[in-house]
Amino acid sequence: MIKQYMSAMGVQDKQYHKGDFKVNSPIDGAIIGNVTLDTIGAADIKIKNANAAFQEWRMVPAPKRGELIRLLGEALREHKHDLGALVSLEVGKIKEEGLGEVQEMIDICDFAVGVSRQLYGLTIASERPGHHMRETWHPLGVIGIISAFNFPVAVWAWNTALAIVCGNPVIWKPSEKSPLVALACQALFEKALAKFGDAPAHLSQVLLGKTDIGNALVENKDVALISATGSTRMGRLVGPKVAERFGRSLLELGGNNAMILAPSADLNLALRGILFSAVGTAGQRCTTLRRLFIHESVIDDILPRVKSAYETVSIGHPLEGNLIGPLIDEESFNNMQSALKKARAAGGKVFGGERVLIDKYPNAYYVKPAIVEFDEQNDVARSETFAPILYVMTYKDFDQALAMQNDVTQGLSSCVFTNDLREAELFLSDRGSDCGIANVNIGTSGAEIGGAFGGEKETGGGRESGSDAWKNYMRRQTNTVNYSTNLPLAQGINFG
Ligand code: UN1
Repeated sequence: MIKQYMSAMGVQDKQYHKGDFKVNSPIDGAIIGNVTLDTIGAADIKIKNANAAFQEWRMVPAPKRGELIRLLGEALREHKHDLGALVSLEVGKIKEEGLGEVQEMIDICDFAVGVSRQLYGLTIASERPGHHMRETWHPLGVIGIISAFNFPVAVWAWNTALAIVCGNPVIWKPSEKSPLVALACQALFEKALAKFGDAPAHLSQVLLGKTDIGNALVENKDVALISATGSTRMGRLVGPKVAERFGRSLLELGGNNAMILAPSADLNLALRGILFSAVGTAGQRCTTLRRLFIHESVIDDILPRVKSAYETVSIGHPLEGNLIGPLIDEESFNNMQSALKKARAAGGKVFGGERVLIDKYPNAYYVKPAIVEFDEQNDVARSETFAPILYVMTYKDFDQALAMQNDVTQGLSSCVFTNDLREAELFLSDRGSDCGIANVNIGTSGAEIGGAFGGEKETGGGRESGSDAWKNYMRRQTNTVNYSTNLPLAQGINFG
């Protein structure tokens, strides 16, 4: 199956069969590829080559650069099913979500094509006669992308589509758990390049490897921006290293996303919102719903319904019509079990969470999604476990719920389900949710690409994809031009 998708997209057999690094499918543990990891030396050469590409690409007019991304979007449309299926096979996403992820790539390509004609700066009133000021945006340099297994292709596309239209080459270090989709994206990029014609070599490159290879990108002063998605632990290593060399970083780190479910909420909507956000992608989205604060007056109406939905949701092979696929690997399963153990020790009432389909898939990790009821928020609920565990707590008044929702170190996504305008607006106000994403009557996950994506506090502060995220990939310049015959000084200074 893999071969059919890979060759349709233009990846040759030898690219993923000759190496000595094994790639396992989380579906059944089978080896689906053997790739060759890059060496540090190879990484340095790739960075040099990218810099050579930068010298040329930055001079190509931005709308023309947009044409390359338009072609990438076309290639993605043509191969949506191939790439979506490959995402399912390599990281275990269900079919709909694999396809959704590729659609997210197509969407950002379309967005970036538009942006390529809108890299707007400002004109600024000068205080001096015969002068004008403006602010202009210029390409930044080589963009290093470090991505996680859970959105193994969309995050590359968010960065690549914008970086390329902004005049920069990219080098991508995908998760070592998902090298095959990276090879496929690179092949699709090359298809777009072939149609585009005259572009410098090495505009987009892939670096396969583990932390040492990520470090080669992070520590190299010729990489202008490191855009890194992953755990807060990873961000804590990457951020200071990039800062030390005065590079730029764009960090998308951990989340601990919450929903406040108010008494006036439409419970049918809320139920669907909870389900998609909490168990979608087997709880392995950075936007996954992890904490649920239910008003004490509605908990008995809603929680039994959530539990019965949890009981009936189908778990199994992601390409066979199920709603929950496998966890990525054994380590992830162990982390989930140890979080549940801590939850029990902290007095939590645990529902679900056990491993299933062991006989059918002895080398894969399928789990029932878990619900943990706590009397109050504690450190177990405050830490992120990248698995389907939903911590449920009750609240009495809205301010208390808001305080609990904000009382975590992470700040990615949040939502309220309410039909009370005051609560909704308060949630979105200056003293409301402290997250980068705050929604009303929509779950925490499944954001569109048009908005800026990212979060505050230990989530890292970065914003990717829509809105003005393109500015991450450019340097800003302030220009003052004197068209008079005098040289007046700012601030009215008279210098002799
Ligand atoms: C991620 O989990 O790293 O909002 C990204 C969402 C998706 C992106 C998630 N559009 O859930």
